[in-house]
Amino acid sequence: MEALSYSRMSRTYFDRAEPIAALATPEGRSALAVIRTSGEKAIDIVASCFSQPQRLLDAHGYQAVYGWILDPVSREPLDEVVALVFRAPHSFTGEDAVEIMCHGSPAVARRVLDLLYAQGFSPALQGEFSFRAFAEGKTDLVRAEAINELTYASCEAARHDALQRLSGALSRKLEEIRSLMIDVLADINARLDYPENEGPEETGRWIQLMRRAQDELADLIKSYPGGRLRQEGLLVVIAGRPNAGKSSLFNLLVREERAIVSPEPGTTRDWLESWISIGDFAVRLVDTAGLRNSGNSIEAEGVRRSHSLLSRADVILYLVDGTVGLDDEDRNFVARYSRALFLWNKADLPLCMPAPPVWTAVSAKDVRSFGNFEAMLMDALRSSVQEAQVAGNYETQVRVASERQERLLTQAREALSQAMEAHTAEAGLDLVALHIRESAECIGEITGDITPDEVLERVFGTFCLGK
Ligand SMILES: Nc1nc2c(ncn2[C@@H]2O[C@H](COP(=O)(O)OP(=O)(O)O)[C@@H](O)[C@H]2O)c(=O)[nH]1
Ligand SMILES: [Mg+2]
Repeated sequence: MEALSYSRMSRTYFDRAEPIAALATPEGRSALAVIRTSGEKAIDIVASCFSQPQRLLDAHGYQAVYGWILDPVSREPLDEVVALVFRAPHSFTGEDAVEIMCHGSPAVARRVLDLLYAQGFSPALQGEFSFRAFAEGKTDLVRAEAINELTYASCEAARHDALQRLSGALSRKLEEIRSLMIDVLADINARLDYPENEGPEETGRWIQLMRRAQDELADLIKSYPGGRLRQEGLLVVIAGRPNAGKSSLFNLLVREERAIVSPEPGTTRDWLESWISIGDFAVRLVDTAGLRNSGNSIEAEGVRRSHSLLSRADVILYLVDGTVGLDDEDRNFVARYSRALFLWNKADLPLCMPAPPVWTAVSAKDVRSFGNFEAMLMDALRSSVQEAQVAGNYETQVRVASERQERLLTQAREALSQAMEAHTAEAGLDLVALHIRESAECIGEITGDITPDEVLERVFGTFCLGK
C-alpha cells in the first residue's frame, strides 16, 4: 500500500502513458456524479468492471451505454450508470475516454472510483485532463487556462470573458502580434544575408510593424486590471479593531447570519468571505480578523492574512466603534490605507460620539442607515472599476485576466522597446533581431508554444480536480 501510494504521489503530468480517473463533480450529495477517465486503456479497463463489457468495447465515439458497474471478482454491483464513450482523437483529452455518470452520493462515487483505481487507473492530478488536451495539441495554453477560468467564473462578466478566451479570441490576437514580429525578423534576416539591399523604405516598414505590435501589446496590458476585476470580482475587505462591528456589517451586506457576531473581542480569528452582488458588480466580501497582535498564534496568523487581503483590496471598509472612538491603531490605519471608506459605526446608540471629518456615521444594526451606505459603496466600486477601465472600448475588447499572461505581455513589450532603441541607436541588426526574438518568445510562452515544464506544472496545478 505504502509503495503504491508513493508511486502515485510522485506521478507527474508528463507520465502520459498511464490511464487516469477522477471525480469531475464536487464531493457531496447531488443527483448525479460524473467520473472522468482518459488514456489508451480507458475503455478496456472500464469494460472490465461493466455489466455489458462488449457493448462498451463496441461503442463508437460519443455513444452512451447503459449498464452496471460491477466488481469483476465478486460480481457485486456497485451502481447503475450511464457510460459515455469517446474515441481518440475526438475527446476532450484527445485520448480514448469514458465518462461515467453514477448516482451522486459520496458513498457511490468513492466506491466506483476505488474500483477503477484498483483496476489500473491512476488518480488524476489537478488539471491533468486539460494538460493532456494541451499536450495532444487540442488546445493552446491560453484556451486551457480559459477552461479553468470558466469553472471558477462566479459572475456573468467572468463567464463572458472566459468563454471569449476559450473560443480563441485572445489566442488569435496573440498570434497576430507574433506574426508582426516574425515579419520583421524575416526581413532582418534577409537584410543580414544581403546587407547591400537595406534602404530607408524597409526600415520605415519595420518601425511601423513594431509600433503596431507595441500598440496591440499595450492594449492587452491595459485590459488586465479590468479583466481581472471581471474575472475575480471586486475584493471588498472589512477591517477594524475587535468589536467595531465588522461581522455585523458583513451579515448585513450578505443578508444572512453568516459571521459569528459576538460582544467578546477577537471572535473572528480567520476571515469569512461571501459572494454578493452590489448593483452590477460581483463582490467578494471578506470579514477579517482584527488587526491587533495579541500574541495568540492563531490570531497572529489571522492578522497576517488580514494585511495581505488589505493590500489586494479594491475597496476597504474600515470600522470604528463610535461609542469608543479612535485610538492609535485606528490612526495608523487611516495613515496607511487612506483610500479606505471610514465608517463610524453604532450611530444608533445614544453613547455614540459625533463622527469626525472623513468618517461616515453608520449602524451595522440598522438597515435604515444602509441605504446611504450602499450608495457610497456603489460609488467606491464604480470608481475602482473606472480606474481599471482606462483602456476604453470596454465592451468589445479582448481582455487578459491572468497575472501570468499580463507579466509575459509586459516583458514582450519591454523587449520590443529595447529592439526599437537598438534600432534608433544603430546598434546593429543582430541586436535588434535578438530583442524582437525575445519578445516573440514571451508571446510563445503565453500560448504554451515554448513554455517550460515547471511553468506548465504550476499552471495546471491550479485547476480543479477532474478538469
Ligand atoms: N447598537 C449597535 N451594536 C452594534 C453595531 N454593530 C455591532 N454591534 C454590536 O457590537 C458587538 C461586536 O460586533 P461584531 O460585529 O461581532 O464586531 P467585530 O468584532 O468587529 O466583528 C456585538 O455585540 C454587536 O451586536 C451597531 O451598529 N449598533
Ligand atoms: Mg467579527
